[in-house]
Amino acid sequence: MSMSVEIRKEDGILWVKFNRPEALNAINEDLVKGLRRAIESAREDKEVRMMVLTGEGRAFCAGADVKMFAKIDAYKAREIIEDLGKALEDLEDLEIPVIAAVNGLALGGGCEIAMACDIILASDRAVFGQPEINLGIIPGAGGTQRLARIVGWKKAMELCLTGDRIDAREAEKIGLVNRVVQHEKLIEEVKILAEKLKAKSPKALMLVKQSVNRGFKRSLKDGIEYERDLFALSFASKDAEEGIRAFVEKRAPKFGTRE
Ligand code: CO8
Repeated sequence: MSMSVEIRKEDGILWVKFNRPEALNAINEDLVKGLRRAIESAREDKEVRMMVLTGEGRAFCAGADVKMFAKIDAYKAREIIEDLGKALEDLEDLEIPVIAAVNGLALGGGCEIAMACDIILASDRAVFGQPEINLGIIPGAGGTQRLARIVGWKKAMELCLTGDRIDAREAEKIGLVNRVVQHEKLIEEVKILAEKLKAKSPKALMLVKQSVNRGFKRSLKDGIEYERDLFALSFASKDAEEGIRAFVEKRAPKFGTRE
């Protein structure tokens, strides 16, 4: 059991809440363990159609637990970061959509966790940044990598070199978040998105994720060839048969469940 992460299933959504508000949900080993457990549940429980990460209190996650950092050496730090890094790769590879509902501060590792999610919805109180430089270290869970792919080379360079924090509007402007919503409406917006995604074909959602993510990791040529293969795979599915027939018959499609 992880004390730092609360996991709850409701209406096909797996709500995963970082729950160390007294430390602004800073990442310790227990929190990484909780995140891994949540990913495992989402993988195994086929009733789950979407996963949402959010935080209790005024932070989404303020990054690594710096008080823990003060007690460990580079070997242990490497071990923890590897554990977190692998969890974030697993998060990206999940077959269901993963939404970051960023309710407040998302700094360092917190920003890195959000970036590994498929869609980032941010409260207008959210704040993002990679402040590692101020501790004399560098980001280690995607801050110099995913960030550059998301917002571009120079913007990522600036954020990592200065450690400056940016607000939700600025994050939206540079493409780091998909959408900013009123703080009080964040969860409601997540639920609206969930309903929209639940009406789609789970298989097609999975293939979209695989195809988009592949393109970011490989060359354009390789990505396009891969997309073609996945397109054919989607075309051969029962959901495609239903989706196309429903269009012709002028009715809403009824797609299958996760297998
Ligand atoms: N770690 C541990 N405790 C924290 C952290 C943190 N990252 N952030 C805040 N807290 C604690 C504070 O110590 C304080 O508790 P206490 O009063 O008991 O000391 C409580 O949370 C509230 O914080 P503040 O009083 O500081 O609140 P403010 O509103 O004044 O300031 C800030 C908020 C600006 C967010 C400030 O707390 C801050 O700068 N925090 C540190 C942020 C930071 O540097 N994060 C990056 C860490 S490095 C990193 O994330 C590398 C990622 C590597 C992957 C992770 C592997 C484990």
